[in-house]
Amino acid sequence: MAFTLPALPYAHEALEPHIDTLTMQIHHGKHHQAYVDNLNKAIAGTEHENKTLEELVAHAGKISAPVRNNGGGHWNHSFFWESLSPNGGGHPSGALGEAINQAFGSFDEFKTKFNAGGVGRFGSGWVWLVKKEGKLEISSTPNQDNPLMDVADVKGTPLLGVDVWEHAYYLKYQNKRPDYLAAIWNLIDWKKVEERFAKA
Ligand code: MN3
Repeated sequence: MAFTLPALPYAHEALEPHIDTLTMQIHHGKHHQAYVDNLNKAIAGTEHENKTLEELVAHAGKISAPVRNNGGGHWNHSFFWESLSPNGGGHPSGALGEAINQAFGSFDEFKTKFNAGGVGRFGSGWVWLVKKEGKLEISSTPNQDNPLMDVADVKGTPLLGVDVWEHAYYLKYQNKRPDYLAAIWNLIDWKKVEERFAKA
């Protein structure tokens, strides 16, 4: 029961000009594929072979580094692609919009804090909007860790995650991670994030 690369929910070029076609081709087709392949190799013939991705991720601190890193990589990227849309952008409405205003003051303040979380992540990692014990928090994780992991500083239900590895932006934005983070707001699929919030 090997894991497989999920298809992108849009074309590689659909997120232009904010994320360029070549970045999407390499990011999905090479990086994400490699996490899937290396995860399958790491669990083959082990007690982890028949576990779900969620089970593996939840016990990341107790399993081998290859399973933690590649399982996290597979989960995070699958979640990330679903968080973006060529018709994204704007701002959240309804209960999520209100919760963001309540937690962060305003949508603009939320974006500022989220971007600071992404810029502040030294090296490679992710920045997250998390629902934890009914409250919204921004957190960041190193490498391919995520808020579902037992090892996370802020454990909770991820609502939105943005990849801040250089491979996510370097071809178009080079060293300018803040420019990439500024552009990503044009792509966030708030309907999807609102769905996650409602279920969390
Ligand atoms: Mn990535």
